[in-house]
Amino acid sequence: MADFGSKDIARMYTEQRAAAIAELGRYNLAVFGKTGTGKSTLINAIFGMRIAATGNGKPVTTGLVYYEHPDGILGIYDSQGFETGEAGDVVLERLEQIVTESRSKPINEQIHAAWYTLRWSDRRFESAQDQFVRRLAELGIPVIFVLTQVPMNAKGEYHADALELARYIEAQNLPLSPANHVYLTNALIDDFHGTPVHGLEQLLDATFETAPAAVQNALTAAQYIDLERKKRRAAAVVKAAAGTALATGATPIPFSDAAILVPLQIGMIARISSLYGIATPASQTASLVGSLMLASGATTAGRWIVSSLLRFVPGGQIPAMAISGTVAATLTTAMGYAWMTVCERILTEGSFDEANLKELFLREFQRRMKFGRADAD
Ligand SMILES: Nc1nc2c(ncn2[C@@H]2O[C@H](COP(=O)(O)OP(=O)(O)O)[C@@H](O)[C@H]2O)c(=O)[nH]1
Ligand SMILES: [Mg+2]
Repeated sequence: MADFGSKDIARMYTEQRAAAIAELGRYNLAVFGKTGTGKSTLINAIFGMRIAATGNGKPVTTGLVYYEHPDGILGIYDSQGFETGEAGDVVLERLEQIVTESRSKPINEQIHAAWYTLRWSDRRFESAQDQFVRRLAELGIPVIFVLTQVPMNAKGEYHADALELARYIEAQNLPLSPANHVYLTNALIDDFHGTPVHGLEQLLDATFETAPAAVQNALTAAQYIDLERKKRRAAAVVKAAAGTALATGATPIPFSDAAILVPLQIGMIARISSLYGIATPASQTASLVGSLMLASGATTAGRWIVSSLLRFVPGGQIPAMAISGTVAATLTTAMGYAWMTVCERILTEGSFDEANLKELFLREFQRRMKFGRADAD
């Protein structure tokens, strides 16, 4: 029988997490527009401060810097405000080279979309900018047009001039993605005018719409404003793991061998963590996972499970000596959802309190086992 200690689990988690992150691949976004349109602010608002604020971008060409997420799941080409005139032509030529070269490279190294930003208060859209957008689209990059720093009143109405500018741009019939639509955003709360943050979800949804399926999980993990999307993808991971557990347990597993589910469950937990984009050092999370798996009885499926859980398991009486497929699946599902709760807590609180997280996990895990619908809300 396989019997795991906390250290074994921590080590397995660390390995599985690295594999899960590699599996995510990388989403690459290019962001264009004049200096001061709010490119960095927009990137930080959607992807968190870890990207553009780090200041360790690699210059790719004049005016174009490449930033990489510490886990490698996101790359950002940040333009330094050149896009019109001669300087713009030079950058477009270089970009064309990059794009052409990247076509023969793996999908993780291609540019998946561009945001073209214009500050509404510039109040005009110049023909050089129009040309830049068209040439960008000709390179085969989906271009999403973003009007930035757009004021909104208490009734949720956009500034009329911003709306007019957006309609004017849409009337130019630019080759925009995912549709001929200009996205209106404000990425920072503006206390003076009372403008809330707005439009970021819509911009992110549009970005997802243009993203190849192979890099959607990377984009899901890298963004921080759509928790529901993380949740849905994580739920799919749990469902797959529960399916495997069900099959494993179809031949009833003697209790003493329930630990054969542990690698599967750790793989599931690692994938969930990677989708949530948890920034906590892997070693810290690994030690938490180790102690949780032990505390929840998953490693031995021993007395604790028998006494605490089996009587709540759907289907009633379980043969005393075997874990059925149903129990294996329920156990795995409860564990997956409990871990999702932990990931959400880490993200929303931005801190990592091991004792609190452990308590949260065990509470959620037990509650889900008791309700008999381990994936219920
Ligand atoms: N109110 C408001 N200010 C913004 C917004 N985006 C950027 N800013 C401000 O505009 C200035 C330029 O922003 P930055 O992101 O550095 O622009 P970049 O040069 O395009 O990267 C900064 O002072 C930001 O605080 C926004 O959405 N709303
Ligand atoms: Mg900037």
